[in-house]
Amino acid sequence: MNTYKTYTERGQQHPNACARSLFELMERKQSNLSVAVDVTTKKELLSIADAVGPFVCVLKTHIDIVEDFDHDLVLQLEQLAKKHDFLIFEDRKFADIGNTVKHQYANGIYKIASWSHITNAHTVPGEGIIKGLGEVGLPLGRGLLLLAEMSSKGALTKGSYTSESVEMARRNKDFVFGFIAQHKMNEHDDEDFVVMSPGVGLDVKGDGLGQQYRTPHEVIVESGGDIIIVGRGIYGNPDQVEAQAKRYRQAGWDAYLERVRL
Ligand code: 6AU
Repeated sequence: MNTYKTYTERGQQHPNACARSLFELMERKQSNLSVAVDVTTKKELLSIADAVGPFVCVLKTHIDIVEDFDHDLVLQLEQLAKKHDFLIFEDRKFADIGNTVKHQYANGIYKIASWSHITNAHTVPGEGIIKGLGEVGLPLGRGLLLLAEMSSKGALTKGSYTSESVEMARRNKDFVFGFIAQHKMNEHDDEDFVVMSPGVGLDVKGDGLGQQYRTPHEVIVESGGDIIIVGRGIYGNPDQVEAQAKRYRQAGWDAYLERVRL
């Protein structure tokens, strides 16, 4: 029996507003690709975002590595998100107590909550991190992903750490709509967490610094992930950015079609 619903079906049924708009957008653009644009200048970030924009559902940033960050960068990113119809995910990996992350999310130079539709958090501090971020993000309609499993070699995110993280998500479904993880996390028929999986590459298996790559087929068909996150595989060769974005988008979408047909 086919237990995998289409993105459209999942979007129609999902209780979380952020997940609903994400699923609708994925189907509309026929893309389950998120590009991680880990570059250090405003110019490169905007130029890659514009080049990959037509092919992605989510554009992922590490805003604190941009050396010439300014407010105009955020305005331009927001314009690109509208132009190309994608969501922005600031990969901040919050990891502190609720009161501190609240400020890190809302304030400081970056004011992440004001422009990033999605962000993520480690569960190591306990559930207060979700409550703190939620005080800022929920009124703005933002969504949170918990880091349930990391892609890197030797990661401690396994066993009871992972299962406790899933329990935390279950208790906070208004704000937490999914995970950064390597496998599907749903255990019950009535729950539908979105799994975004980093560590995706078609040409190499690792980067010499602990990162481990799997193919879109392994992630989506074999492990039940929903969205592939690809960084260096796409922006690594500046002349090939658009071609690689198309290639990964096709590989991700083909894997999804195979999964829903199984
Ligand atoms: O494809 P890469 O290896 O160039 O980039 C992978 C991207 C990077 C990491 O910071 C991020 O994915 N990432 C994450 C995220 C998204 O939270 C978690 C993880 O376990 N591994 C990982 O690589 O921007």
